Amino acid sequence: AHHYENILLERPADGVGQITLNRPKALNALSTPLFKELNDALQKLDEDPSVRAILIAGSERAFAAGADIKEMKDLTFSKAYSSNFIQPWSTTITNLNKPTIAAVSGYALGGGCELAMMADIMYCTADAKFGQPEIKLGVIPGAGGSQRLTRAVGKSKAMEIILTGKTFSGKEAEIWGLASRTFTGFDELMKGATDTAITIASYSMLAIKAAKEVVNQSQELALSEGVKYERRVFHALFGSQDQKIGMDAFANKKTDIKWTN
Ligand code: CO8
Repeated sequence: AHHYENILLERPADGVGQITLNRPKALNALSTPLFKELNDALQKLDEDPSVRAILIAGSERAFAAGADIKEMKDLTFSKAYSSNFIQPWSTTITNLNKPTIAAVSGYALGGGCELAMMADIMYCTADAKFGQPEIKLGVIPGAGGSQRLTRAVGKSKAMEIILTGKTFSGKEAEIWGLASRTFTGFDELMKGATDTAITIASYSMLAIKAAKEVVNQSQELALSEGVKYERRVFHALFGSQDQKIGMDAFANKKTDIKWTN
């Protein structure tokens, strides 16, 4: 067992690893110690063969109310620049091979919203409070918010959200395509996220990782390049045992599939 002070590491179901942000007194504000622990736990779950899908959750009141403002307030340009401030926070999570699901309830502001957007799938409660309020602090989003939000909801909405600093609801996040599903309450959210993780965990990890990789490439590549990339990875899967197992099971009407990966 690992000793963490700012997060909890749990196993809500077979094959599912869950990280819960746990700084309740600061509404899960994302401090350097919290991010170090989060990255350490994410890396361990990604490497653990008994884990096939990763949940990232907060509390009912707050997923995360942003980067820790008290920690940031005395930061200087030269310190921020020379330490490449924030860059190490997002490299681990966005480079995992296994799928991640963010379960958002309550506040997901600033870095909290950005962290949720780094996950592969985002679920939230209908009344979750999202926003990029950095403008009110005299700064701008710094962990990919201006890029990921704009790709997800389009330029006009992203501009409005970032320039006004106003919050938007989980329901809106779902309608705009930022979140894929909303739930009425925290327990329903966690059950829904766990059920989806269990479904994902039931498939070939090789195929799951390949699927995640090609969808992520769609955010980086032009369409014709992305389609070609997908086709090459698709071809590669015919070199896997799991392709034989999966298609043989269909052809022979087998229901109990044992994947090799
Ligand atoms: N940083 C530090 N402490 C915080 C933060 C935060 N972001 N948010 C809340 N807290 C603390 C409060 O200071 C308070 O502590 P204390 O009890 O010691 O005074 C405690 O949490 C509870 O908060 P409130 O009393 O304010 O609770 P309310 O219910 O009245 O208000 C709000 C809740 C509306 C969420 C309010 O706390 C708030 O506005 N928080 C700040 C939101 C914000 O501006 N977030 C953006 C931060 S900037 C940022 O994220 C830059 C992104 C950089 C990249 C990050 C990498 C992933």
